[in-house]
Amino acid sequence: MQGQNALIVIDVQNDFCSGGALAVPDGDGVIGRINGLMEDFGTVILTQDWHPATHRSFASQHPGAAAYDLTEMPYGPQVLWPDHCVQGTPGAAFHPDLRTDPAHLILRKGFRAGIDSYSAFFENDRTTPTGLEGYLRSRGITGVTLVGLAFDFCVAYSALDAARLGFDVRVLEGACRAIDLDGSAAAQRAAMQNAGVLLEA
Ligand code: VGL
Ligand code: ZN
Repeated sequence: MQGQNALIVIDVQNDFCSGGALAVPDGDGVIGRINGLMEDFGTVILTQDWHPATHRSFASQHPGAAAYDLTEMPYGPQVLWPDHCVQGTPGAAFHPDLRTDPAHLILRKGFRAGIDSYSAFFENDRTTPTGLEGYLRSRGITGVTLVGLAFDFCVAYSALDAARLGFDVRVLEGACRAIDLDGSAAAQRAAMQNAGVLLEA
């Protein structure tokens, strides 16, 4: 039997859209396409970046540091971000135009103060699981299609982990937007291609 395919919608939240604290250029531009895609999948999963106010990925928690600086965390290098997607704030809510009713699962990530979680599968130590792998496997899902924000961070990390775990992975680049920090969009596109991720428009 051929396995099922799930649509995973990454972090389409107010803070990543126009006017948000960590606005991705044209972030809102993905919403219409994503809403339409939901019809095509038997399983739709939304992820939500969900940080405590004192999250260590925030530049505000590192005296002297500026947003977009790189720092060392116990688990490796970490970009420092403007405060964003703080639990329970309007910035952490899904964009009001994103359809959420079709979602079977809303997965929150990044809720531990000491560790960031770009990927929907593992936190940034690359070993602490979110539980998404088990959810997918127990539902017979063998393929995932990824869309959302940001292409070069949470989408890419999720896609690379999914490929490493053996899922068939497709990223619809036209339904993503990138932050593009120091060439990160091109670098992550290459990494995904090398990992066997199918990149489509
Ligand atoms: C993201 C930076 C920080 C993302 C989340 O959703 O790509 N990027 N937190
Ligand atoms: Zn975040």
